[in-house]
Amino acid sequence: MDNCIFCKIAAGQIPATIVYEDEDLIAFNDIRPAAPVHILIIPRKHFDTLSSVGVEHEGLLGKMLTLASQLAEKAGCAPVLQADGSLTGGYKTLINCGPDGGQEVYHLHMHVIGGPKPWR
Ligand code: DGP
Repeated sequence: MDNCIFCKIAAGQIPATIVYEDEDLIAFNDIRPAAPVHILIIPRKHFDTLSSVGVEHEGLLGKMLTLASQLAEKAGCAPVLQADGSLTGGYKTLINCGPDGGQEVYHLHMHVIGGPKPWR
């Protein structure tokens, strides 16, 4: 889509630190990281918001979540089971939707935010 910054990143027209790409998805580091690990996962296909996605794309949404887990693991922030049974590490996924949801860039994207605390 014209004038969409994330479409331009997907097309290689704007630089980004790309950590994963395939025929459907691209993942790159957020330019304004909120934590030591802050990755954005986007579909190559342009959707303005999460609410623009229909049931026919539920496979794509599932793929985004699965990739979030894989990238968190690769980035070293997946939860780790300790010998005493407790968990350390971890991350969160986030999709902001619309102005009241805090969305700034109108190309569907999932944040993967984690790493050693403190972070917001
Ligand atoms: P959201 O509020 O969910 O729309 O978050 C948009 C995120 O996109 C925000 O954390 C900053 C990031 N961002 C905006 N412009 C760029 C850019 O040109 N490159 C990269 N890598 N990230 C960007």
